[in-house]
Amino acid sequence: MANFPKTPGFTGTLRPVRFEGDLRDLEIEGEVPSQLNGTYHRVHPDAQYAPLFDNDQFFNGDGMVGLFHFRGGKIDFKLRFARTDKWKLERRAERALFGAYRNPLTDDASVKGRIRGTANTNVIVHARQLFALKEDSPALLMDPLTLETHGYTDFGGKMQGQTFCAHPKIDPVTGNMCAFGYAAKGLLTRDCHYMEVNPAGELVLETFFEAPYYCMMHDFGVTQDYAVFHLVPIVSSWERLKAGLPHFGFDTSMPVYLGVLPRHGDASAMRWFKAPTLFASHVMNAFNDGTRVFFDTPVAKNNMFPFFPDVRGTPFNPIEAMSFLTRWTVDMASPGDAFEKVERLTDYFGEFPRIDDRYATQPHHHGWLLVSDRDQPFDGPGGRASGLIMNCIAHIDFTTGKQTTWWAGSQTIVQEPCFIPRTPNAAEGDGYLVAVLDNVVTNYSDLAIFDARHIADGPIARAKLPLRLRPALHGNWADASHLAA
Ligand code: V55
Ligand code: FE
Repeated sequence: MANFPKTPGFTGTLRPVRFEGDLRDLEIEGEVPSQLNGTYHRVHPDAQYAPLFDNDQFFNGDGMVGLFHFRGGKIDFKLRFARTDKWKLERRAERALFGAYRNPLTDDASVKGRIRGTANTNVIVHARQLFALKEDSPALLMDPLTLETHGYTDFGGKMQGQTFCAHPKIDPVTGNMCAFGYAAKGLLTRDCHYMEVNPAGELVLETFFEAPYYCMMHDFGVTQDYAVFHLVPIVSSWERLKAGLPHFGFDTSMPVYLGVLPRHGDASAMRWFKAPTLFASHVMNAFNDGTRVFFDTPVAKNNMFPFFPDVRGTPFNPIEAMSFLTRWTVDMASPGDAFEKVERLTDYFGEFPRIDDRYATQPHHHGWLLVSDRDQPFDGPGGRASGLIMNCIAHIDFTTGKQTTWWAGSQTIVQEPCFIPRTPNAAEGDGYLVAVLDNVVTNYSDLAIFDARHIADGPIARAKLPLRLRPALHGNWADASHLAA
């Protein structure tokens, strides 16, 4: 019997879904642009079995992949668990065997040494494979259209590191997938590796470097010439794991570092710039002009993860947890280790930044992000993982400075958006933005489609699901030309 904890983490808006299925030809309100031919994949954490611990946290759920397949104005939908090694072992045992988030000391003895990954953080097509990703493990490969799981890859024995991040970038110039891994030589190690996977799916580069301290390295930036790593003191230790504390805690006494690694050079040329403590997780984009490196990320004064509490017990501060898109500039030619410039780009309280990914690694002129507008009413129940209610989508035109938002209404939470070009060669930002909208009162989710440069007008179409999805992390669009052989 699936006895989930009667806690906020598993009830209300976080009630498990666990449903796998297929729907041909979703009900559509409005009109889906008929030239869109491709896939939008997104993933949410969803425990297959009741967790071993009642206080199990959102990031520990098994990856449930959702696929919206667009063809000639119609959309087919599919939901499948990523069949990780963990998922298969637990399915065989018909119960949870893996314990707390990133703490193997809490696992059933029968799974000691097995890959703990959940593939629950991001899904992205590269080399005609769907990469289903969790930053503590190698990449899991799935079929982009059937969502059948192929299994973990070490790129034919080439990858020496043990982990593959959940936020790879595709360099539109080379077509390479640029990725990294932290804890690359084992749990809690300071070892990291930077990798590039070419359009044929071959690992063509792997460079190791050591981070100044172990921490959650959730995202990074890639420019044409550099890979850029922000270290924020979301830290851990064997002491924490032995004490049964959450894997991560926030340590305000530690500095922030920005590590800049020449992409095609060796790790000895890497530089670490330093700044006082703050919090930053996702990266909108990065680019460089000669030795000057620009890195755009939502920045908060303090911890944004209440479930990874302050290591000294300082209470979570929701005001200091508000993040604002910020540009950091560092210069590889500068003599010191200080940031050259820190500049706030918007006063929206937002996270989950996206761009037109055809401009990844290069200067971008359009950006979108989720915004939490606290002045708007909310009629839904509580129970969000982060405590945050993302109720708006914002568009920023960085050329004109114009910023616009769309509010989803008092019953709806917005999942991370994704940009789709109108046609493969359309101008930057000319296209559509898709986002899953969860109505937490009626308990249905829609995939909403916006004109990306006119989001304030609201969706031009909604594909309607007969269920509500769980809150998700990340997803990506792939044009049909990237799917078929
Ligand atoms: C995040 C999400 C994770 C994770 C680490 O911010 C960081 C995101 C869904 O899992 O393991
Ligand atoms: Fe993320």
